[in-house]
Amino acid sequence: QEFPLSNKRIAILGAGPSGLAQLRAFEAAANAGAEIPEIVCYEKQNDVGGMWNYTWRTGVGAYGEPVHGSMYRYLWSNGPKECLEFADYSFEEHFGKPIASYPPRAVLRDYIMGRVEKIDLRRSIRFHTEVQWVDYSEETGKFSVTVRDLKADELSTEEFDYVIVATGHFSTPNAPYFEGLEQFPGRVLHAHDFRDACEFTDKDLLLVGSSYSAEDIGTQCHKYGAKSVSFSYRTSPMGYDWPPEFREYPLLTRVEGSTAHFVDGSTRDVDAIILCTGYQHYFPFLPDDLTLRTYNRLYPEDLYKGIFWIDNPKLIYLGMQDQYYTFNMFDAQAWYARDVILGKLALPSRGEMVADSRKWVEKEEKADDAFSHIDFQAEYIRDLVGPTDYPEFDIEGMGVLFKEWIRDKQKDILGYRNKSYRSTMTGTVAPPHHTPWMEAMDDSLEAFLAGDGETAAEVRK
Ligand code: FAD
Ligand code: NA0
Repeated sequence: QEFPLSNKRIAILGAGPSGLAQLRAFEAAANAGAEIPEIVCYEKQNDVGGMWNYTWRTGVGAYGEPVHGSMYRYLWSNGPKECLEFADYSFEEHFGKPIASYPPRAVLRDYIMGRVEKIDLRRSIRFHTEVQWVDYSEETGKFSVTVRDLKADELSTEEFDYVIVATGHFSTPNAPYFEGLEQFPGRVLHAHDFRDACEFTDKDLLLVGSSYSAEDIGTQCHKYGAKSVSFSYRTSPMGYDWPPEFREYPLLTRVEGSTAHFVDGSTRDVDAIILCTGYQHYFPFLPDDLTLRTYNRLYPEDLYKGIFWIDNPKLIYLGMQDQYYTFNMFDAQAWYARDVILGKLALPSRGEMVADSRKWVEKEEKADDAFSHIDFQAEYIRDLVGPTDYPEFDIEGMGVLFKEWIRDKQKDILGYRNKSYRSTMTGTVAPPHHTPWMEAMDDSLEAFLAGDGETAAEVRK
């Protein structure tokens, strides 16, 4: 490590949960008396929060930039909040009281922002600034980062010693083609552009895909009055004990008029088709030799510790894994990256990094069901947290909660969000929510936090 660190500069690309975790990690080191480098965080939206900001926009944004948001109205956490709690900032600390286990989007956004507001991390963030290109010079050993101030419509370039890519990977649709889609008389959209289930009230829907987006958009459309929900799977059905309005079909082969044809010869007439076919890791601002190429998996290749680009470890990727654990995993990654940059932890030789990453990839490939995937991600986080001063937290205990969550979903796919779990941070068992999820139509923070007999309007005051 060359010193002084105060002459070093770090660029963080993105101010979602991962980018914020990195800012928070450096802030914690500075508070403990460490000298830290200069940090600039570029964020193309006007606020922090990343995916957790709801936008009504689809396609391009106010300045012609691709819209990042894939979240929709009435989205409630699909996992227990007890599994994504920050180790240095509990839900109870933020809300001043215990809250139910499955909060809606606005509540989680408030929690993510709360940790940031407390310590004013915004001063390092340049909002409405889109990263357009990153280059590395072997000669100077520095990155040049070219950004566009979207409001001013101005390009500028600055040099950095490290670049931390925290731009997320659930934003650029993977949208396969099916014969006949161009003639389909109803709406065809990707989950990325889905915003409001009420649009599909009284409609027969087809959702292609069998993962979280299909499951959640399908159940939500049912909740808001869709007539029927059909799913089409490529590899295997979700297999829940679905109510009669739901049905799972094998892969869609073609669409003729409004009739969907499936590979087993069955057909179904539908009014709208939503492609819940996942997302691409997409980094249009990176040259070939710095670009991570991967599908949505628990251990992307070519990354040491799941974060350092092995061919040039001054380039760091956060949050690029498929995710059971989220916010606290991003923290674990950010704390580790910080300690390498601060010279507290050393990176081994290139050969050792390749071998270590290979070992994890092979381990992931052997894990073949949800429980072993959870155990794998817990072990990965444990490996990261060990050598840093990120507060100790019960990673394995959260794994137990994740397994309980999976069993609860199997038992009742429309009712699992009514369950309560014990926080591994505070030991508190979450109170049950005042309204069962299927009847909770108002997803505002105020409605969620309202106590017995209280209305959302009273909480707003
Ligand atoms: P993001 O949150 O995607 O943030 C990336 C940031 O980078 C954004 O602010 C974006 O504007 C910015 N950015 C991108 N490109 C550029 C650029 N070129 N220049 C400047 N800035 C840029 N997780 C859970 O834990 N629980 C859930 O219930 C849950 N629900 C989800 C529902 C949906 C529909 C989706 C899509 C994801 C969900 N997730 C959930 C996962 C979610 O992605 C993570 O919780 C988290 O937001 C990932 O954080 P991130 O910072 O890595 O990425
Ligand atoms: P996601 O469901 O959007 O979740 C992202 C799915 O797409 C898989 O089922 C895959 O099938 C299918 N697929 C891909 N290509 C296909 C093709 N050509 N034909 C047919 N099917 C195809 O994406 P993935 O990657 O999980 O699944 C892709 C993230 O968004 C998740 O991490 C989740 O946490 C988050 N999310 C959360 C919520 C809530 O919290 C809601 C939605 C999404 P196969 O064959 O590969 O299995 C409420």
